[in-house]
This record gives sequence, structure tokens and C-alpha cells, in this order.
Amino acid sequence: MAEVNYQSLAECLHQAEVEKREVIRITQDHPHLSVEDGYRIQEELVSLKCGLGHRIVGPKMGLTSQAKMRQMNVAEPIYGYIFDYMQVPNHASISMADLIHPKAEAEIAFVMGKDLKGPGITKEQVLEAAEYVLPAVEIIDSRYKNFKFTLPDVIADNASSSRVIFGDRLTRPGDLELDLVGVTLRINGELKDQAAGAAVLGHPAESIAMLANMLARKGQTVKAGDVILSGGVSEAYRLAIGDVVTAVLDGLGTVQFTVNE
Ligand code: 0L1
Ligand code: MG
Repeated sequence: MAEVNYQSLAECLHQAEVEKREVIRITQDHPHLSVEDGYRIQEELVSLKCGLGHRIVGPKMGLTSQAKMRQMNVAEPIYGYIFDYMQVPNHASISMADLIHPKAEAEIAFVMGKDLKGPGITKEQVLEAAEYVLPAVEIIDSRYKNFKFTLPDVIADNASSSRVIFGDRLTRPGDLELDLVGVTLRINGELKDQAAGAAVLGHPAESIAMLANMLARKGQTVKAGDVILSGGVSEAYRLAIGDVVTAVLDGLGTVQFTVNE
């Protein structure tokens, strides 16, 4: 069996993203790849992107819904990183030619005002440390063929991170009950999904607490200034050229974008 070369696997995933092409999942050649190996590859990928001058906007949580965790047979969500080049202004368009097979999901983002150092971080500490919350749509675009992967594969692939559109309005986290925030996701006016903030681990702040506690295992912290995606409130929906995507998060605002050629 081929030896796992973290750096060259990270380079391969990065090239796939740059060249907008699918690759065979890593576990096809490395069936014993562990979750820890997946994070080692992700770390190489993150430092490669930083070395190219890209800036981290913040970590993101993925696989936060019970349905996705069941589907992947995992007890814990995963994390990845959002970079500056992934940001798209609200009401602007994304280009399908820049992507492979994108899907969109509505999320609640947190802007951190203070550092959070786990272990033992609670939802209440997150709400105290967060300066603002805002609506977002994350575009996930797995680099793997047919969007098919195992858990270590998707961790290595930076949790499918690709693009993010943040809403225009910042809200203080204490100004509303985030678990009760109603969310609708429409594509071309057709209602695709409706859900509440509680779809994210019971409360989106729980997801940020879990992130801080997962990062603590690596001696890392959630940092003041991080803008963090807490996980999909809606399911993720495949996008096509011409789509107009609208997410309305009650009390937080609206995110909208168009998919161009
Ligand atoms: O942000 C997410 O929840 C995506 C996590 C990776 C799984 C996927 O690509 O569906
Ligand atoms: Mg997501």
C-alpha cells in the first residue's frame, strides 16, 4: 500500500480546486486513512494556501446536522477553513466555470469579539464572546468525483469549502434566540427548504463551542476577529447556471446571489 504523503495529497487537492476538476477520493488508494490523517492533510492544505498569500477568514463547522452525521456515521462534526478568496459579495454572482459541482446551504455566522480557548467551552461562553451574528450561504464544492467521500477524505478536502456569501447586517447575539431563527432557502423562487437554527446541534452556539473544544485538542483557539460558519441550517442544494438563490433568516437578514456561466 502506498505511503501517505500528507503534503503531496494536499497539493493534489489544491490543484483540483484551482483547475476545477474532480479527483478520485484519497481512501481509494489509502483505505486505512484515519480522521487524524485527514486533519494532517488539511493542515498541509491550509498552510499551502496561506503560503500563496490567501488569508483565513475563520474556521467553519461541517456535518452539524443529525441527518449528515447519520449519513456519514459519525458522532462529531468536522471543521475546515474559509479563506478570503472564497468570499462573494451579497447580491453578486458566482461563476459556474470557477467551480466543479457546487451546492448551497444557509448558515448562521459568528463574528468573535474574544478568544475562546477550550476544552470545556460552553454555548453560554460562546454567546458572551461573540460580538455579532449574521446570515450566510455557504457553497460547498467537494473536489471528489460525484461528491462521494469518506470522513477522512472530506476532512482532508477542507470540509468541501468553496465560497461564502455573507449578509449585510450584523446583529448582537443576545438580541434574538438563535435556535428559534426561522430559515427559508429558495432557488428561483421555489421553496427548497425551511428550518430553524436549532437544526445546528440544537443551537448554533453549541457548534462554535464544539469547534473551540475540537481545536483545543491541537492546542489551537478560536480567535477574536474570526468569522465562523456554524453549519448548515438547511440541507445543501445543487446549483445550476441561471439559478437565483435566496436565503431569508428571520431577524438576521437576507442573502442572495445568482449563478452565472
Ligand atoms: O459545510 C458542510 O457541512 C460540508 C461538510 C462536508 C460534507 C459535504 O461536503 O457535504
Ligand atoms: Mg457548511
